[in-house]
Amino acid sequence: MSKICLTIAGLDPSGGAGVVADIKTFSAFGCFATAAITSVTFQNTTGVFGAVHQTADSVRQQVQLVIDDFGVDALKTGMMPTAEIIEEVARLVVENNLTNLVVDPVVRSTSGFDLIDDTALRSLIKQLFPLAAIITPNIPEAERISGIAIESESDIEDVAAVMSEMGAKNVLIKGGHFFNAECTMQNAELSEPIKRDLAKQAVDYLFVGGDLLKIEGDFHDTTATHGTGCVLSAAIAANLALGNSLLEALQIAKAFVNEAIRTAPNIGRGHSPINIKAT
Ligand code: PXL
Repeated sequence: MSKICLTIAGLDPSGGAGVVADIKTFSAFGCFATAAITSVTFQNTTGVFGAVHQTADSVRQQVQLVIDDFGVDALKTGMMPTAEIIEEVARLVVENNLTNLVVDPVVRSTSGFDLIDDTALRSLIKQLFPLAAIITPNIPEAERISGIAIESESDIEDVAAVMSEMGAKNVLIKGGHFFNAECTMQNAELSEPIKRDLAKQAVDYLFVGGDLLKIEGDFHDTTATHGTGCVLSAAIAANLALGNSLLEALQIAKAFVNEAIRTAPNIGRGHSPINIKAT
Protein backbone atom coordinates (compact mmCIF):
# COMPACT_ATOMS: atom_id res chain seq x y z
CA MET A 1 0.00 0.00 0.00
CA SER A 2 1.23 3.48 -0.83
CA LYS A 3 2.71 5.49 1.97
CA ILE A 4 0.93 8.81 2.48
CA CYS A 5 2.93 12.01 2.78
CA LEU A 6 1.55 15.42 3.66
CA THR A 7 3.10 18.81 3.01
CA ILE A 8 1.88 21.88 4.87
CA ALA A 9 3.50 24.75 2.99
CA GLY A 10 3.06 27.68 0.62
CA LEU A 11 2.03 27.60 -3.04
CA ASP A 12 4.67 28.74 -5.51
CA PRO A 13 2.65 28.86 -8.74
CA SER A 14 5.84 28.72 -10.80
CA GLY A 15 6.34 25.19 -9.52
CA GLY A 16 9.92 25.36 -8.27
CA ALA A 17 9.31 25.52 -4.52
CA GLY A 18 6.52 25.01 -1.99
CA VAL A 19 3.78 22.40 -2.24
CA VAL A 20 4.23 21.81 -5.99
CA ALA A 21 7.87 20.83 -5.46
CA ASP A 22 6.90 18.74 -2.44
CA ILE A 23 4.17 16.87 -4.33
CA LYS A 24 6.56 16.06 -7.19
CA THR A 25 9.13 14.86 -4.66
CA PHE A 26 6.70 12.62 -2.75
CA SER A 27 5.59 11.12 -6.08
CA ALA A 28 9.17 10.57 -7.22
CA PHE A 29 9.64 8.28 -4.20
CA GLY A 30 6.41 6.39 -4.92
CA CYS A 31 4.51 7.97 -2.02
CA PHE A 32 0.97 9.30 -2.30
CA ALA A 33 1.14 13.07 -2.05
CA THR A 34 -1.29 15.24 -0.09
CA ALA A 35 -0.95 18.99 0.48
CA ALA A 36 -2.36 21.78 2.64
CA ILE A 37 -1.63 25.36 1.63
CA THR A 38 -0.58 27.95 4.21
CA SER A 39 -0.15 30.85 1.79
CA VAL A 40 -0.65 31.60 -1.88
CA THR A 41 2.47 33.40 -3.06
CA PHE A 42 2.91 35.38 -6.26
CA GLN A 43 6.26 34.56 -7.78
CA ASN A 44 8.34 33.29 -10.62
CA THR A 45 12.02 32.43 -10.91
CA THR A 46 13.00 36.11 -10.61
CA GLY A 47 11.43 36.69 -7.20
CA VAL A 48 8.49 36.66 -4.81
CA PHE A 49 6.16 39.63 -5.33
CA GLY A 50 3.53 39.06 -2.64
CA ALA A 51 1.48 36.53 -0.73
CA VAL A 52 -2.00 35.97 0.65
CA HIS A 53 -1.90 33.85 3.77
CA GLN A 54 -4.53 31.31 4.79
CA THR A 55 -6.22 31.43 8.19
CA ALA A 56 -5.41 28.92 10.90
CA ASP A 57 -8.91 27.49 10.49
CA SER A 58 -8.42 26.98 6.76
CA VAL A 59 -5.21 25.06 7.41
CA ARG A 60 -6.89 22.97 10.15
CA GLN A 61 -9.74 21.98 7.85
CA GLN A 62 -7.42 21.11 4.96
CA VAL A 63 -5.24 18.93 7.18
CA GLN A 64 -7.82 17.28 9.44
CA LEU A 65 -9.99 15.97 6.60
CA VAL A 66 -6.98 14.33 4.97
CA ILE A 67 -5.89 12.76 8.24
CA ASP A 68 -9.40 11.51 9.02
CA ASP A 69 -9.58 9.79 5.66
CA PHE A 70 -6.05 8.54 4.99
CA GLY A 71 -3.85 8.77 8.03
CA VAL A 72 -0.44 10.21 7.28
CA ASP A 73 2.88 8.29 7.40
CA ALA A 74 5.11 11.38 7.31
CA LEU A 75 4.71 15.12 6.94
CA LYS A 76 6.77 18.22 6.37
CA THR A 77 6.19 21.87 7.02
CA GLY A 78 7.58 24.59 4.77
CA MET A 79 6.43 28.22 4.63
CA MET A 80 4.52 28.86 7.90
CA PRO A 81 3.75 32.57 7.69
CA THR A 82 1.80 33.30 10.90
CA ALA A 83 1.92 32.31 14.57
CA GLU A 84 -1.77 31.31 14.38
CA ILE A 85 -1.11 28.78 11.61
CA ILE A 86 1.91 27.39 13.45
CA GLU A 87 0.00 26.95 16.71
CA GLU A 88 -2.83 25.22 14.84
CA VAL A 89 -0.43 22.86 13.08
CA ALA A 90 1.28 22.03 16.40
CA ARG A 91 -2.14 21.17 17.85
CA LEU A 92 -2.96 19.01 14.81
CA VAL A 93 0.32 17.11 15.16
CA VAL A 94 -0.26 16.44 18.86
CA GLU A 95 -3.98 15.62 18.64
CA ASN A 96 -3.47 13.20 15.78
CA ASN A 97 -0.23 11.67 17.11
CA LEU A 98 1.56 12.50 13.86
CA THR A 99 5.16 11.28 13.70
CA ASN A 100 7.90 11.63 11.10
CA LEU A 101 7.56 15.41 11.04
CA VAL A 102 10.25 17.27 9.10
CA VAL A 103 10.33 21.01 9.79
CA ASP A 104 12.00 23.13 7.12
CA PRO A 105 12.24 26.51 8.90
CA VAL A 106 11.66 28.60 5.80
CA VAL A 107 12.52 32.21 6.57
CA ARG A 108 13.23 34.11 3.39
CA SER A 109 13.19 33.47 -0.36
CA THR A 110 16.48 33.49 -2.24
CA SER A 111 15.41 36.83 -3.67
CA GLY A 112 15.00 38.35 -0.17
CA PHE A 113 11.23 38.20 0.39
CA ASP A 114 10.31 37.55 4.06
CA LEU A 115 8.23 34.37 4.24
CA ILE A 116 7.71 34.53 8.02
CA ASP A 117 7.64 37.37 10.56
CA ASP A 118 9.52 37.46 13.88
CA THR A 119 6.50 36.52 16.03
CA ALA A 120 5.78 33.55 13.80
CA LEU A 121 9.43 32.49 13.86
CA ARG A 122 9.40 32.49 17.67
CA SER A 123 6.27 30.39 17.58
CA LEU A 124 7.81 27.98 15.05
CA ILE A 125 10.77 27.47 17.38
CA LYS A 126 8.65 27.04 20.50
CA GLN A 127 5.78 24.98 19.11
CA LEU A 128 7.14 22.95 16.23
CA PHE A 129 10.83 22.34 16.90
CA PRO A 130 10.12 19.98 19.82
CA LEU A 131 7.65 17.96 17.72
CA ALA A 132 9.99 17.48 14.75
CA ALA A 133 11.97 14.35 13.95
CA ILE A 134 14.42 16.74 12.32
CA ILE A 135 14.73 20.40 11.41
CA THR A 136 16.58 21.43 8.26
CA PRO A 137 17.79 25.06 8.31
CA ASN A 138 20.25 26.42 5.78
CA ILE A 139 22.99 28.77 6.99
CA PRO A 140 21.03 32.06 6.75
CA GLU A 141 18.06 30.40 8.50
CA ALA A 142 20.31 28.92 11.20
CA GLU A 143 21.83 32.37 11.78
CA ARG A 144 18.46 34.08 12.11
CA ILE A 145 17.06 31.38 14.42
CA SER A 146 20.09 31.23 16.72
CA GLY A 147 21.26 34.85 16.51
CA ILE A 148 24.81 33.56 15.88
CA ALA A 149 26.79 34.66 12.81
CA ILE A 150 28.27 31.57 11.18
CA GLU A 151 31.85 32.01 10.07
CA SER A 152 33.40 28.68 10.96
CA GLU A 153 32.57 25.06 11.71
CA SER A 154 32.72 25.73 15.43
CA ASP A 155 30.00 28.39 14.98
CA ILE A 156 27.90 25.68 13.36
CA GLU A 157 28.35 23.49 16.45
CA ASP A 158 27.30 26.41 18.68
CA VAL A 159 24.22 26.99 16.55
CA ALA A 160 23.26 23.31 16.76
CA ALA A 161 23.65 23.43 20.55
CA VAL A 162 21.31 26.44 20.71
CA MET A 163 18.77 24.63 18.54
CA SER A 164 18.87 21.53 20.68
CA GLU A 165 18.26 23.73 23.74
CA MET A 166 15.24 25.03 21.81
CA GLY A 167 13.95 21.45 21.77
CA ALA A 168 15.05 20.22 18.34
CA LYS A 169 15.97 16.53 18.61
CA ASN A 170 17.96 16.34 15.39
CA VAL A 171 19.30 19.21 13.33
CA LEU A 172 20.55 19.22 9.74
CA ILE A 173 22.38 22.43 8.89
CA LYS A 174 22.70 22.67 5.11
CA GLY A 175 26.15 23.95 4.32
CA GLY A 176 25.77 25.12 0.74
CA HIS A 177 25.73 28.82 1.62
CA PHE A 178 28.56 28.44 4.15
CA PHE A 179 30.64 26.66 1.58
CA ASN A 180 30.35 29.57 -0.83
CA ALA A 181 31.50 31.99 1.87
CA GLU A 182 34.38 29.71 2.92
CA CYS A 183 35.54 29.35 -0.61
CA THR A 184 35.54 33.08 -1.16
CA MET A 185 37.32 33.67 2.14
CA GLN A 186 40.04 31.19 1.44
CA ASN A 187 40.46 31.84 -2.25
CA ALA A 188 43.33 34.26 -1.78
CA GLU A 189 45.53 31.75 0.02
CA LEU A 190 44.70 28.60 -1.87
CA SER A 191 46.49 27.18 -4.85
CA GLU A 192 44.44 26.26 -7.92
CA PRO A 193 44.39 22.47 -7.40
CA ILE A 194 43.17 22.84 -3.79
CA LYS A 195 40.51 25.32 -4.84
CA ARG A 196 39.29 22.79 -7.40
CA ASP A 197 39.14 20.06 -4.73
CA LEU A 198 37.22 22.26 -2.32
CA ALA A 199 34.83 23.27 -5.04
CA LYS A 200 33.68 19.67 -5.44
CA GLN A 201 31.98 19.33 -2.08
CA ALA A 202 29.16 20.90 -0.13
CA VAL A 203 29.02 19.65 3.44
CA ASP A 204 25.84 19.31 5.50
CA TYR A 205 26.14 19.10 9.28
CA LEU A 206 23.90 16.63 11.05
CA PHE A 207 23.54 16.74 14.82
CA VAL A 208 21.93 13.65 16.28
CA GLY A 209 21.75 13.31 20.05
CA GLY A 210 24.77 15.56 20.60
CA ASP A 211 26.95 13.87 17.95
CA LEU A 212 28.09 15.68 14.82
CA LEU A 213 28.15 13.89 11.50
CA LYS A 214 29.31 15.56 8.31
CA ILE A 215 27.51 14.51 5.16
CA GLU A 216 29.51 15.37 2.09
CA GLY A 217 28.00 15.89 -1.31
CA ASP A 218 28.82 17.47 -4.65
CA PHE A 219 28.80 21.24 -4.77
CA HIS A 220 27.24 22.68 -7.91
CA ASP A 221 28.27 26.18 -8.82
CA THR A 222 24.92 27.11 -10.32
CA THR A 223 21.99 29.46 -9.89
CA ALA A 224 19.55 26.58 -10.49
CA THR A 225 18.75 26.22 -6.80
CA HIS A 226 15.15 27.39 -6.48
CA GLY A 227 13.31 24.94 -4.25
CA THR A 228 16.29 22.85 -3.13
CA GLY A 229 15.35 23.21 0.56
CA CYS A 230 11.73 22.24 -0.11
CA VAL A 231 12.76 19.19 -2.12
CA LEU A 232 15.30 18.07 0.47
CA SER A 233 12.85 18.20 3.37
CA ALA A 234 10.10 16.53 1.31
CA ALA A 235 12.53 13.78 0.23
CA ILE A 236 13.51 13.19 3.89
CA ALA A 237 9.82 12.93 4.85
CA ALA A 238 9.10 10.51 1.97
CA ASN A 239 11.99 8.29 3.00
CA LEU A 240 10.91 8.29 6.64
CA ALA A 241 7.43 7.28 5.47
CA LEU A 242 9.04 4.42 3.54
CA GLY A 243 10.59 3.16 6.78
CA ASN A 244 14.18 4.27 6.24
CA SER A 245 16.26 5.39 9.23
CA LEU A 246 16.87 9.10 9.62
CA LEU A 247 20.44 8.78 8.38
CA GLU A 248 19.41 6.71 5.35
CA ALA A 249 16.62 9.17 4.60
CA LEU A 250 19.09 12.08 4.70
CA GLN A 251 21.60 10.40 2.45
CA ILE A 252 18.98 9.39 -0.11
CA ALA A 253 17.43 12.87 0.02
CA LYS A 254 20.76 14.60 -0.46
CA ALA A 255 21.65 12.42 -3.45
CA PHE A 256 18.20 13.13 -4.91
CA VAL A 257 18.64 16.91 -4.61
CA ASN A 258 22.13 16.71 -6.08
CA GLU A 259 20.85 14.88 -9.14
CA ALA A 260 17.94 17.34 -9.45
CA ILE A 261 20.36 20.28 -9.41
CA ARG A 262 22.73 18.57 -11.84
CA THR A 263 19.94 17.99 -14.37
CA ALA A 264 18.03 21.25 -13.73
CA PRO A 265 16.03 22.38 -16.78
CA ASN A 266 17.48 25.91 -16.62
CA ILE A 267 14.20 27.63 -17.34
CA GLY A 268 13.09 31.11 -16.38
CA ARG A 269 14.97 34.39 -16.15
CA GLY A 270 16.09 33.96 -12.52
CA HIS A 271 16.98 30.99 -10.31
CA SER A 272 15.88 27.97 -12.32
CA PRO A 273 13.85 25.28 -10.60
CA ILE A 274 15.52 21.88 -10.21
CA ASN A 275 14.61 18.65 -11.95
CA ILE A 276 12.37 16.71 -9.57
CA LYS A 277 11.79 13.25 -10.94
CA ALA A 278 12.09 9.58 -10.08
CA THR A 279 15.52 8.13 -10.78
O1 PXL B 1 12.49 27.97 -0.80
C1 PXL B 1 11.76 28.52 0.22
C2 PXL B 1 10.32 28.65 -0.17
C3 PXL B 1 9.40 27.81 0.39
N1 PXL B 1 8.09 27.87 0.10
C4 PXL B 1 7.62 28.79 -0.75
C5 PXL B 1 8.50 29.67 -1.34
C6 PXL B 1 9.89 29.60 -1.06
C7 PXL B 1 10.81 30.52 -1.69
O2 PXL B 1 10.50 31.33 -2.49
O3 PXL B 1 8.02 30.57 -2.19
C8 PXL B 1 6.17 28.84 -1.06
